[in-house]
Amino acid sequence: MTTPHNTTPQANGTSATHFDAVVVGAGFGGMYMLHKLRGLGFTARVYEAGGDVGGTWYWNRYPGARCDVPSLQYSYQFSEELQQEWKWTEKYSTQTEILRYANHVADRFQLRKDIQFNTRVTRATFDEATTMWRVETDAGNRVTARFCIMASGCLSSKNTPNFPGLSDFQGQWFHTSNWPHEGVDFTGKRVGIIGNGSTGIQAIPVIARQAEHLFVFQRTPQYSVPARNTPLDPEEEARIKARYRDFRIQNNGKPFAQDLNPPTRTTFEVSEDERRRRYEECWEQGGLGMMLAYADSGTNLEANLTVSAFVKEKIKQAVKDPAVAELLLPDHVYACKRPCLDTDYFETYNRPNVTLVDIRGTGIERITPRGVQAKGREYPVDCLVFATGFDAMTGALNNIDIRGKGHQALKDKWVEGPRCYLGLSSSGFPNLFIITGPGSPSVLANMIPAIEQHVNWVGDCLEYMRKHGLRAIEATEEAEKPWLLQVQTAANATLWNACDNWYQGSNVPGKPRVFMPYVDWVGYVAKCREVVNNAYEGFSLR
Ligand code: FAD
Ligand code: N01
Repeated sequence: MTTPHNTTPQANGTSATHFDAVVVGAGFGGMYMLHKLRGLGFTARVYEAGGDVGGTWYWNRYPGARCDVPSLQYSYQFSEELQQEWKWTEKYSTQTEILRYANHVADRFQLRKDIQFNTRVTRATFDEATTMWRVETDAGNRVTARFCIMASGCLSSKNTPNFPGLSDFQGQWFHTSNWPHEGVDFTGKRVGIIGNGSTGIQAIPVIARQAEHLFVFQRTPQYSVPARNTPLDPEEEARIKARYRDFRIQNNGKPFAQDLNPPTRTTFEVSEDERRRRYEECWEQGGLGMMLAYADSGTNLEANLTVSAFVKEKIKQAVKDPAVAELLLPDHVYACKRPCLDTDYFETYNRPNVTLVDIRGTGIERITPRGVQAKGREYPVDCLVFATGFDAMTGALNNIDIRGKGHQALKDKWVEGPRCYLGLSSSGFPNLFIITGPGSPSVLANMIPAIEQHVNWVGDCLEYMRKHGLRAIEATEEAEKPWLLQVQTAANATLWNACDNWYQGSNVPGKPRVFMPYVDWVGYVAKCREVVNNAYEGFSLR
């Protein structure tokens, strides 16, 4: 059931200067955190840099933007009424529909009255004498709070490469994660797009249908599997809604917090014919299932090669010009970079108005006033699209001057990579929580359930502290160090760190290479429970 949005009043101009908690960000993380805090009777203020709720879905309005986790799973489960009443229209929702949903949630739970929009948190300082956080914003707010909760997003700090000549470009340029709200009309325009990760792969087919000509500047070819998006099947919806709560509970115990069944057999246990049938089945189903075709698809290089060979064959079949197809063939491990889902991505290269420009090894040389120079040639464009991704997981946090005990800066502590216990808390920074922080499954899980798991954990923790008269909680260094090792060891047992990817920061020049997300969602949830059952083992409470 949808309602018109933007109806709840927002929290501008209130005079309160002290809260139990300040929350940074009003994406799905910050919104649910606020709802949880209120439900527990805590006062809270949310600051959001954007003009409204939705986070990722507020900012990423590029053509073709949609989720790649089925909508019935990529949504909140904390309210049975909400999940029963909300009606998704497609299997994988568009950005506009997800944003409408975020607005509906904000209205339904009257969230906006505690959110101040268009306000960026610039500094958060822990005052040891009072055990309080002092939080400052670019709008001039100066407030104190016992708890500071960072729901600032894993993919909210954009990566815009410093291409020489960009300031002289005479056309218009856009980053996909800061897309104009009024949209962009590419009709009759020559467009260049840089980047073919999940974003580029969604945007390229749509822009190609509108632009006069599209040049795709590709540094690394990517694997992609058809999404096979469809209108939401009413029978499937009814089936799931008839047992929605149980469906969610089951999924919370499955890999990536999704309705994906863990495979039991390994690649070479079956005949080549059977393996082929299995891959065809995954391809026909579409979605993210290909990476779970066999139990060892993501851990054994030989096994992985059979998946990548299959996908490459599909690419060759889809692309008519063999020379273009050749350029589109990836040479890294399948699903080492975040797997992509597409609608007609490879087929788009059969269009006469699309040119693939291979910049492997050489990169973009410069942006000229009228185009892009690569491999010694200038490609004339009227508009440029940067689908160049994010300073993931740490970017938004490092953009804030966060000072813990002894005035230590979080970004100094993290100079060689993020150091957190469970991705929730960093030693030396009492009462600071991070929602889906580095060291938690976060981006390697269906993120809304991952957010809910963190918010529930933080909510329970705050309640526990209140009940026991505790003023401060902080991860201990003794717990943080082995957890960091555990995160690296778990990643090393997979092929996720077998190529350059943003999980380990290699997309941002100068960023330390440390694998940031924790690869085992199911094990992680159990570990968080165990920590609580053992009276917050690994944390010091006082
Ligand atoms: P965000 O949605 O990023 O919200 C964080 C908010 O914090 C932002 O609005 C930002 O403006 C604000 N903020 C940051 N710093 C400050 C500051 N200093 N002061 C004030 N405000 C600040 N995940 C999936 O599981 N499935 C998907 O299909 C999927 N699709 C995606 C598609 C795209 C295009 C992108 C970019 C990401 C996708 N993700 C997906 C990941 C997505 O980021 C998460 O699913 C989820 O929306 C994150 O919510 P969040 O609240 O944690 O962070
Ligand atoms: O970013 P990316 P994204 N010169 O970092 C290229 C989520 N998401 O926005 O591979 C030239 O993946 C870069 O090239 P290379 C999802 O978690 C989900 O696409 O580094 N090229 C690459 O091609 C995803 O993983 C959906 O060689 C440069 C591209 O830019 C995450 O967000 C949709 C360059 C960046 O790819 C990020 O995806 C969208 C340079 N200097 C996003 N710098 C769903 O469907 C970068 N590139 C769920």
